[in-house]
Amino acid sequence: MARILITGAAGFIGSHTADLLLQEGHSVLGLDNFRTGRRENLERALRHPSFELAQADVAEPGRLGAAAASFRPQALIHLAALVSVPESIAKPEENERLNFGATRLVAEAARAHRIATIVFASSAAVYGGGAPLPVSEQAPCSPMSPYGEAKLRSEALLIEMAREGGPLVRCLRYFNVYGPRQDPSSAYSGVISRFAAAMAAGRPPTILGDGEQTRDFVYVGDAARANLLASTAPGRSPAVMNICTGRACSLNGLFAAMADAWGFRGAAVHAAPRPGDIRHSLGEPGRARREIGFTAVTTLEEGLRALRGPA
Ligand code: UD2
Repeated sequence: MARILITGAAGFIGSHTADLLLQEGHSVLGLDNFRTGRRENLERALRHPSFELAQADVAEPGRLGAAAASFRPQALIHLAALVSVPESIAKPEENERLNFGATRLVAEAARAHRIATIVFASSAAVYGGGAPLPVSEQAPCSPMSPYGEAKLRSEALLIEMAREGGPLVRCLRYFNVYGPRQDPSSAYSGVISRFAAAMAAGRPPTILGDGEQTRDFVYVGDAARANLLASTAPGRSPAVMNICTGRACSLNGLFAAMADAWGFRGAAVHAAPRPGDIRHSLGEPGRARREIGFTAVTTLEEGLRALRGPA
């Protein structure tokens, strides 16, 4: 069993990852500055004897190093980030500090404290919109936002460190992750969380554009398992890998599936497409299977049912 440090542990993906690692018998130290993370997300983890939580901003020099010095983790899963693409456009300095500066501090802490494995939360945003589908990791990257750009530079920094004899590095390019605890409150929250909140309140969800755009939706339980495998599976070479299902769903298809699951009888409202929206996003999942034995097993129907909760 391993000691694993999670940055951004109180966030949506971080809290599910903490729950799974604890369930599998690992010891977890979670760090979070609670900028967007929420203590309620860790309700279950906080009851577990092998979980510790510390309030700390990992982008502040010294904080991560101090935590690593006392906890001595074998693996570090770096999920703390500014997660909104539009927010990265509105606040480029904050994006740089939280999405690139923090990664540099992760790399320094990994070297100084001899952490064996670093898992980095990257994103499909590194590809931009032009790659042929399904997009594989060899596709050229041309990110269209400061967010995607900082994620790509972070990958490069960590992989260079690994090649210089540093820790094993695995960069996970998440596609559209959804599930319980995703915060629906911002206009830029994930579409499934927004549709779910609208339907639960009896309001029609808004489809931006004609609804024929497609996404590769990954259930958060699968994303958490990808983090577990990436932080514990043996290996030597650094790798970037897509965390996706390899299946595309249109927004119109998503609306129909959710209306069915939520028992929502109304129609959706249509509004203008979001500027800069990618038309189609679909990942090729083979490399994560080969590298760490990961396959997304939750179908969209199952994931939506888990999100809706007991009928
Ligand atoms: C996702 C990630 C983002 C980045 C990007 C990479 C989320 C929340 N965001 O952005 O971090 O990795 O992928 O490509 O996972 N939409 C509606 N109605 C709404 C909200 C959204 O129709 O109320 C549409 C939106 O215009 C888009 C689709 O739903 O076509 C998905 O939007 P999103 O914000 O959930 O995620 P995306 O793919 O822009």
